[in-house]
Amino acid sequence: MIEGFIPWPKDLSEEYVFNGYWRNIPLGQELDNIAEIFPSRVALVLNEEKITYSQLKETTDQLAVSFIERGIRSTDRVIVQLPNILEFVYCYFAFLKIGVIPVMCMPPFRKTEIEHIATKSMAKGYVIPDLHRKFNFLELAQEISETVSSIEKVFVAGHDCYDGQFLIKDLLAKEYNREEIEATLKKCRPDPFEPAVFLLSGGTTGLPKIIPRTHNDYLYMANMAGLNLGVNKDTVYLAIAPLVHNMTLACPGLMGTLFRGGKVILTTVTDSENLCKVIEKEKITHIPLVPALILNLLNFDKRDDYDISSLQVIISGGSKLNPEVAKRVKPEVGSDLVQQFGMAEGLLAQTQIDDVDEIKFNTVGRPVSPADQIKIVDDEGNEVQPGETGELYCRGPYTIRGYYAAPEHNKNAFTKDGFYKSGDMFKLVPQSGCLIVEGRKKDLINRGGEKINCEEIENLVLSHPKVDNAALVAMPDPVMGEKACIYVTLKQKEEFTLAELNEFLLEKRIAKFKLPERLEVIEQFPLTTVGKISKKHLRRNIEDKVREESKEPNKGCEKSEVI
Ligand code: OOB
Repeated sequence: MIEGFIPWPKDLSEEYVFNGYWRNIPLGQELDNIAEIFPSRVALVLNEEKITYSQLKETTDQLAVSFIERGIRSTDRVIVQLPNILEFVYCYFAFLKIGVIPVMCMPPFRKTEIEHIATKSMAKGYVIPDLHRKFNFLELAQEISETVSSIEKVFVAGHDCYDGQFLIKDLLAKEYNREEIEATLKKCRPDPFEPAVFLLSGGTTGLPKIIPRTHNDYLYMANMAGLNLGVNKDTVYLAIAPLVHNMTLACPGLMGTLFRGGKVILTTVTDSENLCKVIEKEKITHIPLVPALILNLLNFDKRDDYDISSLQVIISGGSKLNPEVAKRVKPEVGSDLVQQFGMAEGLLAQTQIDDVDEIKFNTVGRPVSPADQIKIVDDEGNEVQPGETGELYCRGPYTIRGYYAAPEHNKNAFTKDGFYKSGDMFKLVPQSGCLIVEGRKKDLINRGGEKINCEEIENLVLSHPKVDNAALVAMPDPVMGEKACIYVTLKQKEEFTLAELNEFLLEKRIAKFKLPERLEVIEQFPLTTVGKISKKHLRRNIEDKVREESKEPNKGCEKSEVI
């Protein structure tokens, strides 16, 4: 086992294998299995490019060997920071085939986040686009290779690269002998009990934590998610949110669709017009959307100009869906709605297509595996009465037993008997066993599914010379659900603006979506009985303000953008 990874207890692992949950198949091997069954079916589409399963198998085999030739070996970690392009899928499966662990980084991450994650994961490689959304990743990678000593190789998806970096298209241009490839890959077959992928947590404290997902557990979860949603060879799944995110990668996502013989359409556009265009063109059947995008689609006035009748299921997840919005999906869009609650750490709950409306509109359904164990507990960790609200604890065949190389943090994040303390508040409906999201205990902001870690931003704000103390809280937003509002006290009475603060924060080179969208300068922080800043009071304060302002014309009507 790689150092820093906490496996499941041995007896449980054996039980999961015995019960058929863990099939002992590496993720890359599963792709090859499907390619053997459906060689000529289309697996991937990006704009006008169509890739069949056999092409995907061959491309990923070849790339895997190319990576080995460049010194990337089993158990090495490689940062993958690509948008939804074909090279993402090629690199992802190529790494999986040789036991190299891709570390999934969001495209908006900048120097601060990448430096931290590369250092923590001791990454040897870094995969980037050359240019994406006008940002020069070549330069970023150059800097990262200078500051993080473990990074030896940079691989670039695109046409340009700096000296010393490798273009993926060049890696794919070399001709290999089929037998040689097979022989090399056979020697590198990964152990399915080992971590296959490193995901990142939205985090509760500080910078993101690393989540090791094994071949066995990730394959199981992706398949269960696909099975529950009726994914099959006729499914056309739109990968619209970043593929580096667990939801688009495996719930059922890219993997849950490919492993059941379906077709995955890649896109990076999220506006409703383009969404409708691609649904019509590709006859999309399944589409995952965060609630903010569902609302945009429902309110899109030109929807009837497009034929989107192919759409069978909209899968909502990432943040809470308002039941009033949920009710509108079927009558207005014509497709079924499935709600899902997921987390990179593991547990996935989903409603089912044939659930009654009451369950579909108000709950996130039930965990996808019969072996998932969940508890709803009070502040002391004792189970609450059925139907009462409490924090969700979970463990099971695809929920991690510990963050990677984080022993101190793990002590607080898990119970002694291996339950993960989710930090999410839930109510369990006793009759149906369905879960209702009631809120959150952990200190983060959920901006339309994108997670902002409060402590991380507060620490940066505190380094501003004018700021004395700072607290970041969620403010309600009609589209995004939540946005970040920063409360500060100043060292001196002077002018301080949001623009000034954000300029300072951007100099710290963090992802843009984390920037506060409102600044409140106050004289004094409200305190709890133990003298800590009372975020409860601040949240109530900003909620009241936003409510009052929304009554005034011309206030609170800015357009929200999903970044
Ligand atoms: C998904 O994964 P993460 O790791 O980005 O974020 C997990 C957190 C949860 O702990 C919860 O706070 C929130 O996101 N969340 C929801 C939710 N789904 C996730 N909060 C309310 N309602 C929901 N339906 O976000 C994720 C991973 C896989 C599938 C779907 C979402």
